[in-house]
Amino acid sequence: MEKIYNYINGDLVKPKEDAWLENYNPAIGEVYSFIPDSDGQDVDSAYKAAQEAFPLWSKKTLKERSDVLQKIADLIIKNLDELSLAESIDNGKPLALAKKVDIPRAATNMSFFATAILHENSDTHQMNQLAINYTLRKPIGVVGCISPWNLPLYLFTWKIAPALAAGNTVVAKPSEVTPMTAYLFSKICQEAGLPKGVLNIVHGLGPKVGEPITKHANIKAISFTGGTETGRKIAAIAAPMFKKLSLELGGKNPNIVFADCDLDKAVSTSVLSSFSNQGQICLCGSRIFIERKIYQDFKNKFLDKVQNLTIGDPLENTTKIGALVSNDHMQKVLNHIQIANDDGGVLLSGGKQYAPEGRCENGYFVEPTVFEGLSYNCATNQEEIFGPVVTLTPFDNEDEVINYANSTKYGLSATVWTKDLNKANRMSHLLQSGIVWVNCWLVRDLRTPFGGVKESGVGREGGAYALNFFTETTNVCISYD
Ligand code: TXE
Repeated sequence: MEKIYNYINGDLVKPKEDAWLENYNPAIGEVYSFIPDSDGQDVDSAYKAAQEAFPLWSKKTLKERSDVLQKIADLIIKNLDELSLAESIDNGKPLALAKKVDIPRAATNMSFFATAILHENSDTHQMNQLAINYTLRKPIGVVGCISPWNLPLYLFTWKIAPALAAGNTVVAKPSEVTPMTAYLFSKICQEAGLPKGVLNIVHGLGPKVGEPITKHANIKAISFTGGTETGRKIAAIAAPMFKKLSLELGGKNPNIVFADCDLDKAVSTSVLSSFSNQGQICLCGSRIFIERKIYQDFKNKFLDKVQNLTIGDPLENTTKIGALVSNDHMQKVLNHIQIANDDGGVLLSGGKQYAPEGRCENGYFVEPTVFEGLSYNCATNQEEIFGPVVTLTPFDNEDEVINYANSTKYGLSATVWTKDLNKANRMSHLLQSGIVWVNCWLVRDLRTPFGGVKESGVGREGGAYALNFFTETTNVCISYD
């Protein structure tokens, strides 16, 4: 059985305790590899390597840093098939999705920030004849990047690309649930000639590896994506240490469908925003609010498409719904479905664990599930399920649907379907959300601010927002006289 290794100081190494964790293939419900069960000792080794690498890496020219990040991007594309298969096996997502979205986006993350630093401008402020100020942006030093299991390489590179491009060195921790592509990425970094110690990847459990990163006195910034409760723990440690914090947390996103929308486009996109990646995307629109006069029409069209989604072996090209990432997560989702039933929800589709015939019969599959008839403030409509479960709820006017949409503790993204742009702008202004998509979903320009409000997070990733997070500023004021 394959063992994967930490990537520290440019080498692939065992954890110091030589302890290992089982890594499951969720589509078949079996262990298929072992990952390091690292601890604080390994984090210390990683920090030391990053600290030693920082002076040279931060002094490289922008072009030198850009070139090596671009080389990594090129190697990701060159290894697209191997990385896509690894991602699908590790996460349970359809291979086609990994190949179309996850892995290409990981390459794009690297190349986007490789070029962003070449075109970054900085500020000056002139004080008439008195003086001129210029804003100096400097890398922070050694930073920590902690990423989740839903879009493993996509979100891992979304953090380390700007961190490295800005001249920092990194101690990174991918999710222990989906470590494989980060491991393969380590080898790509070696091949690309990334100097040793610039990036260090420590595999293992949150409390044993993530927490030592968060607690480390000399790791000055933490960029985290994951659950709100974990984000709360990280903030409790990092805030009193005055560390910079970027937290991308959970979501419970409203998908608002007005009667004056392009109904067919709203329906087909809503199927994607409901069930892509088995609903395991923080941006999924799991609360669908439909204006009453088109409720039945939307519901019939939506259900027709949902019931035609192919669920099963992620390696089959026709599969749209793969396995959930783990047995624990599947049980969590099934528990939420039970709660929805107990709350009087009317089950319109799905609702059960699914056992495909053949090699995936013991996999962690849940049918795409649709409920109606639940109140907007019941648990199912308030808590993040992070699985293939959505609710349909009618509304009669804008005030009512804004109240529904803003009623949760989250505020990550929202989708609005209407041809009336005055209404779209009105809604965008009133929605408590970091991102609003109008007549589309998951259309992404990497220069835009990405992040949420309320318990969906703190700070913004993307473009200059990410580069600003991973740098400190000094204002230099030079007198004329
Ligand atoms: O996240 P966790 P998980 C939500 C979703 C999911 C829940 C938990 O609801 O069910 O979060 O998912 C590391 N100190 N999202 O288990 O536990 C952990 O090892 C430092 C939304 O993936 O937060 C992993 O590398 N690190 C999210 C990373 O944190 C710790 C995407 C995320 O793990 C730690 C994924 C600690 N104490 C899940 N405990 C989104 N917004 O996209 C764990 N970790």
